[in-house]
This record gives sequence, C-alpha cells and structure tokens, in this order.
Amino acid sequence: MSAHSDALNEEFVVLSDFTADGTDQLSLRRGDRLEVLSRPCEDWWWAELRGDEVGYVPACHLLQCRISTNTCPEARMQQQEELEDPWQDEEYFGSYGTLKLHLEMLLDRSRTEAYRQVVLSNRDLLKDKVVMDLGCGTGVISLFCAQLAQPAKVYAVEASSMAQYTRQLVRQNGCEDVVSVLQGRAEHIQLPQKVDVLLSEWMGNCLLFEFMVEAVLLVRQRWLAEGGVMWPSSAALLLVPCQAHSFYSENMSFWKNPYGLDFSPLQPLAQQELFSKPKFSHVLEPQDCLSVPSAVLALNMYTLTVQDLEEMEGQFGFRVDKPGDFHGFCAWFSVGFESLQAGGEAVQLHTGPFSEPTHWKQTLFMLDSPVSVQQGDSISGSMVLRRNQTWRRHMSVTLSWTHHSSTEDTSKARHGSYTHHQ
Ligand code: GJV
Repeated sequence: MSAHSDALNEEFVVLSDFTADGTDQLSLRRGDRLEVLSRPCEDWWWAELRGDEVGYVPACHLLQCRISTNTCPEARMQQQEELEDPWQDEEYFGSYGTLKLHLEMLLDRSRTEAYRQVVLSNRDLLKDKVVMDLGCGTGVISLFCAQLAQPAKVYAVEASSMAQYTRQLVRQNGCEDVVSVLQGRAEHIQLPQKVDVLLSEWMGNCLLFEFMVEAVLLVRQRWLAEGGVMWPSSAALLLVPCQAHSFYSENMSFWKNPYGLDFSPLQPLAQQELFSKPKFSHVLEPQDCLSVPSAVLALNMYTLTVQDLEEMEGQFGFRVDKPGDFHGFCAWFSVGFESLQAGGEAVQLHTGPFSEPTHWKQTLFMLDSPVSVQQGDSISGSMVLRRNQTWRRHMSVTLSWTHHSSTEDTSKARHGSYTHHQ
C-alpha cells in the first residue's frame, strides 16, 4: 500500500462475497483486502484489488481497516482479530456443532412437520429431481426427501462439524445412495450439477437474524437451475401492537421497593437497558394483541437480493380492537412453500400467536413507557430493519409510530421512534 493511502487509511476488508455485474465492477470474496481510490457516490466506490484489478465495488460490502502500521504488535493483533470475522463463524458454527440447537429444532414439531409435509405433498413431482438442503443440520429434511420421494440426488450441505454425524445418520437410515453430505459453507461448495430445488430452513428470530438467508441467495444465483424451485418460496414478517404487562412490571416494579428500599431512580436505567434490545423468545398470548396483525414485509425468494438485505422498510396501520396498554410491538414470520404442481396448494409455516407454538416464539420490541389505548384508535408508522455494517449476522430495528386517539383531539397524537439493537 502506498504511503499516501496509508495516511488516508483507505484500506478496506470485504465483509461478504459480491459477484460483479458487468465489466466495470470487481467480484469480491469475504476477507479480501482492497484500497479505495475514490468515492464517486455514496454506494459505489472505485477500488483496487490485489494490486492489479480496478473497478467499482459496493460500499456496503466493505469495512474500513483500522489497522495502523504505527501501533504496537499486540494492539494490531487484537485489532486484526476484531476485524477478522464479521460473521462470527467460529462461534456460530461451533454452536451448531453440538446437539443442543439441533434438539431444539427437531423437537419443534410444527417446523419439522411443515417441511415433511412439503416433501409429502410434492412426492410425485420430486421424482428424479436434484435437491440441495442448505444447512441440513442432522439431515432430517434430506432424509424425508430420500424416504418419502424419489429424488435423483440430495446434496445435504452443512458447515458445522455436525456434518460428520449427519453422514452416519444417512448411512444408518440406508439413504447413502441418494443423499450426499457435503461439509462446508454452502456459498463455497462445488457441485457436479445445478439443482432443481433449493430447500433450506434458514429463518432466524424476527425472520432475518443470523442472516443465513444470504447464503441461500448466493447459492440460488450460482446453483439453482433455470426454472428451479425455492423452498421456502416466500416469507413475510408480521407485526402487531401488544400488551406485555408481566414483562413490563417484572422489570419495572422490582425497583420500587426491594428489601424495603426505594430504588426507583434505577427505573430509567432498567428501561434503557432492557427495552433497547428486542426480547427474543417472547410468548405473545392472543389476548395481548391489541389489533389484527399485519404483514410489514413480504419477500419473494426468487427475486430478493443480497443487496436488499442491507435495509428493508415496511409500513403499518393498525386499528385498535380493544382498550389496553400499548407496551410495544411483537413480530414473527410465516413462510410459504409453493407446490411443484401448477395450481397446487402451497404449504405454509406460521410462527405467530394464533398458530401452534414453534421454537422461534415471537420477538417483542418494547416502548419506553406504555401508552393507554382505546378501541377505535389507530397506530400507524414504519419498521426499518438495518443490517449491521460490521457484524453481518445482526441488524437493528427501528419502529416509528403515531398513535391517534379516536376520542381525543387529533393534535394530541403521540409519536415514538425506537431503535432496538442486537
Ligand atoms: N452453509 C452451510 N451450512 C450452514 C450455513 C451455510 N452458509 N449457515 C448455516 N448453516 N434456521 N436460523 C447450518 C448451521 O450450521 C446449522 O446446522 C443450520 O444450518 C442452521 C439451521 C437453523 N438455523 C436457522
């Protein structure tokens, strides 16, 4: 790197793979380092990769290197470690190398049965198809395919060390002729052929956390045959304004009188600490929904791009059904698996409060303080999901809303905007 650019600190590391579209763009691999030569606009920069190739690169795939040649070696090492893995893969795939999470997923009957149902209801048309199960874990979905239908091949791809056990399970269940277990990140895997069906259980909390969906989109681009099928084929994020009395009071009332002492000055801090993060694994009781839930995002798995994941926005407009305390918003998702048969019925997996419980439960976003609402009031606004620029499995969620009372003067509308970081 030249002394000039060193002074400007224009060295960047690539956070996620990018495939060039056209000859003036550079294809990038996660971990590549490059030098940004100029920034003609906010989104696209002109950069030099490996000392020879020059082209446009998407700014959102880059993270600036803070490594300075002047700092001591220990500090540089630490900085390097911090920079190294925006995907936190060691921790992520490490956790999927143990049984705890797999057991949780296998015990989730609604989830597992939904995938089994997808295979069953498409068994005839799956005959002779080539399938990829992306992130197969213990291989349960691949085994459903092999045992309930007659695919030509199932590539069961798994990055964690669980893959070694999955191979044994495939053999133990007599499916080794059909199911090939491939260990590695699906984005980097090589296959002898394209696939007709790209199947994956990639959904995280609030649909997107973990951003495993990125791997699905990259694999779609590379390995899905023309006219191939995505399972799930669509995904929706749903939202509802809700009450959360016990969560609110558990956290707030404790400070009123512990051991006969008044600790209430800590309430604002408790609020700030607790309510600024989403609460995962919240169980929303149907009676705590203040309105009919509505979809804020509807994703088409054929057209969604990695770029779209950087920032997504949805609008909402709720009519309050009953009087209560508006403590926050609750979110969950549904996914749909289209039929291989033209006009056939899609299989749906719902994870909301009105469906059979799943291990995802719901995600609660609290307001700082509750708002009393009446039947007929309206709550409208937007939800913005911004992917973290450094930690690629994370995002922040901003909910901006206005409450219009149906009885009071409209000039008394209350507004709020909260960003929840994870
Ligand atoms: N390539 C291969 N396996 C993966 C990848 C990837 N890019 N990402 C996740 N997995 N629904 N949120 C594996 C991971 O190791 C685990 O076994 C499984 O996919 C996660 C499935 C459930 N997580 C989810």
